[in-house]
Amino acid sequence: MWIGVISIFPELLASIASAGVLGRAVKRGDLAFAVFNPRNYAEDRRRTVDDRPYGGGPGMVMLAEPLLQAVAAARAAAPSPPLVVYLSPQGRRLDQPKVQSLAELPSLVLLAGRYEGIDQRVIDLAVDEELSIGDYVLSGGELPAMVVVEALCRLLPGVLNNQDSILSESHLDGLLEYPHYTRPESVRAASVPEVLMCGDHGAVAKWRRKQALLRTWRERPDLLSARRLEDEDIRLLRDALAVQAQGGSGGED
Ligand code: 9D3
Repeated sequence: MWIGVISIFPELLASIASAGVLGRAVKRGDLAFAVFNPRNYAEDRRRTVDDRPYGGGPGMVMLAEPLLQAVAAARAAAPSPPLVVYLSPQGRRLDQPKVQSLAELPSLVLLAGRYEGIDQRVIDLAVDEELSIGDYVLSGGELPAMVVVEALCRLLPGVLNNQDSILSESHLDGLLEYPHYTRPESVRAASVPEVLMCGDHGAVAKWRRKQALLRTWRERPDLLSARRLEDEDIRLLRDALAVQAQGGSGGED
């Protein structure tokens, strides 16, 4: 996959792109990553990329022309016609299904803005869609762009050496993860749940499912409302909640 990012802070993106899973994907050629700096397309000697908003108001707005030229440069560099996504608080919220559909594209351009935003004409002329990463206020689109890149990257063929972890992510589809434990058996007098030590794989699977259901019920009830539970899941959750009502942690089995 080819991803071009448009940003006036290329160093910020380069540092993220060179580390971890992402860095490895780029090194191995599973992901091609290029940054286009609108400042390089500014027309004046000061290389200005922003100006005051027409109609007044606080802050600055990114100039249309340097952004349009940066998008054109990214389009020209892409191996196939890219989807152009503007990271913006006005966008639809990113979720895993959206990440999956983006990961299937051969080419993608991510436009990261700064200041109050960008000239609307850039959106009208050069942007296919707007995406937000959530309802909180950041100072620009660079971190959101890299959130998209990192989420995509994990789904690219060959990127995760452990394709199992992708499978088990969809395996508990729509539920939070069960708790994990590793050695030692006792940490500051806190022990590992008995069932994980007994070697009974059926019992372990049932306990984990129950934990995932209970956690989701407690922390993310919205996820449960959005799906239909199997009869067995309903039984497990009822069980866990009954134990909880009797004063247990819900972890008993
Ligand atoms: C006048 C109100 N503004 C400032 C408080 C609006 C505003 C402009 C620019 C708010 C944030 C930003 C910069 N944010 C992004 O570019 C951004 C973003 C975000 O802030 N949150 C979640 N997802 C995204 S994607 C891009």
